[in-house]
Amino acid sequence: MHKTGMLCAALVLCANSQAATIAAWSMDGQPGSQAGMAATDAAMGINAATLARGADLGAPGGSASFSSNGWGGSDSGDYLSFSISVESGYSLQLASLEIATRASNTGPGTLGLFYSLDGFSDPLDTFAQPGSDVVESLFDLSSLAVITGSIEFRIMEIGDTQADGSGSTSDAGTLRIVDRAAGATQFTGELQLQAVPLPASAWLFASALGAVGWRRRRADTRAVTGVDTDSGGGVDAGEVRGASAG
Ligand SMILES: [Ca+2]
Repeated sequence: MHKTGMLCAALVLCANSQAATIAAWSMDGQPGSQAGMAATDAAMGINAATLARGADLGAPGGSASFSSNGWGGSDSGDYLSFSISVESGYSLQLASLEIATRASNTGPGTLGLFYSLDGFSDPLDTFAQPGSDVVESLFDLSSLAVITGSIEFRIMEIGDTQADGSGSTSDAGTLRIVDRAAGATQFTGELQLQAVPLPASAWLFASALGAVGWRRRRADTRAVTGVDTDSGGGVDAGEVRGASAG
């Protein structure tokens, strides 16, 4: 997995103010039948990001894709899955999922994007998959809560009507994830370093600095109270340069 944003993290100046690639899957050179697929690009702060098929889907070949079949009926394992795990110490605000898909004529015709935070119960969005056309989708995820730990998204069929609309979805029909015209399938968003407790050595260092500051303030106080150059009833600002009282 290629890590981006290394310099940013090293400088600890990283407050990504605009959406960047969080995890991406390039299908360049893929056979289509590959098993679960780690992200080909992931941001610093992402522990793991994986694309996988549900247990009831098969893995047919399909050049430069992540392909699937077995979408007939409504089996609980009929889904494609994106899992993202955020490293401890980071939080993730997602912005979007940008993805291109293509079904064969007898593959699934209507699909939805679901997520783990509600147990995959309601689609965040839905999209039609006409037979044999590449469909590019941009899902706005900016309203999702900030994520720590892990989250999973699933693409599931809604209903059971095949892509060309002529009947029920067939197990032989395929659904493939392919690269978009503009690049790989990707999640975008912002990763933030969370405030973390300082290690003990850092506390000792901070305490030592604090003690020095306290001693310096006490020394300044003694100097100001020691010399009253104009006998004007107290020590004024500027009367600490060493002149004696007159
Ligand atoms: Ca189905």
